[in-house]
Amino acid sequence: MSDDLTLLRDETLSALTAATDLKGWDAVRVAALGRNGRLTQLLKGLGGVAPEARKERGAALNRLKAELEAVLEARRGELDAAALDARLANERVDITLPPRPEPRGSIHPISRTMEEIAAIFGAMGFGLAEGPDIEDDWMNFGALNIPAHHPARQDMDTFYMPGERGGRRLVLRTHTSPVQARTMLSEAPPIRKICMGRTYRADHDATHSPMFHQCEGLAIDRAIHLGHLKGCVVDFLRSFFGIASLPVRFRSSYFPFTEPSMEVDIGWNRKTGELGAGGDWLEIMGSGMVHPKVLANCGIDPRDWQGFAFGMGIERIAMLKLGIPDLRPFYDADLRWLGHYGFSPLAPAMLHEGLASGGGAA
Ligand code: 2NL
Repeated sequence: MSDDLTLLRDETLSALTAATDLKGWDAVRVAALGRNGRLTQLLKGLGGVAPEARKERGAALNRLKAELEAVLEARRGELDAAALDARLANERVDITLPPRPEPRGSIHPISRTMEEIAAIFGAMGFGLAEGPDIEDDWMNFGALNIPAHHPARQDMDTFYMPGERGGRRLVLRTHTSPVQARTMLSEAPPIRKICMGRTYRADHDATHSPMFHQCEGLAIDRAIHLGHLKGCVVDFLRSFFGIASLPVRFRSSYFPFTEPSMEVDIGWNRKTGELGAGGDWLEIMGSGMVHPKVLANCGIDPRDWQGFAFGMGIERIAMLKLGIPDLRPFYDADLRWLGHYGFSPLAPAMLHEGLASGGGAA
């Protein structure tokens, strides 16, 4: 074999050994045997070879061509097999692995309780409202007709924050009422809204946490009256506690933001702690007709509109419903407590069984 063919052969063979995938393999094939490949060019150039040398040169080129084709074919087989091996190793399924373990997390009783509240009031036509935890003192107090020297405003009870917004002091909201004030300021009546979330008071003992959760409801319309308030609250409480005959009592009270104002009590047995019967009363929430000054503060004309509002502590109603005796572990992230009082994330949601089983018997 002439020197140029030996060189072409050796170079092609070593390039082929170096090619580790199909792309590299194809580049070697094209460089030697493609339309403009080195061997193809040599075959095309046969016509220019002296006639006495042409036969032998042609035979040598064809032998080399056949050899390279065979070697390429063999290398292609090797690379295909290697690619298949790699894919099989990569996609292997270990059928001896154990099945997926049960999820270990659980839904916190506060979260679950908020979902139940949202479902019950949602079925009555109330939507959900949200607002910031950091408020200014006008939204948290002034809009709600809480006077400048009211004890609730003192540093003793309220977490004031450094700085101000528009000349107003910043506070951690002490109730969810400012969310409802924002709702009235940003939406035209009629309004039916529930808000739930974190609230903050400078109070820390066995039955008070500096951070706790509240739920408030607000309904504004042209002719809303106390009967509507009582109907919604009684239906909610009977549905939430799952007791169709739960006694509910409205007791005259005072809040700066409602007039008239009423505390709401439910029937229970003080000795056994059981809800429903027993002749004793347990205070569970506050309520009333929205004060005309609060409506006006929030941009709603009290000559055309009126409404009711109510508020309750979420920890408190969760503890009563679920039989949780102590407030403090709510915030401890203790996996044993969460395993005991938490809810399965995969359990079917029976979020308002009371209504479903005829709890609306009021
Ligand atoms: C309680 C009592 C209450 C309200 C909250 C409210 C909100 C607006 C206007 C008027 Cl924007 N009232 N909220 C009304 C009565 C009672 O909460 O014991 N909460 C834990």
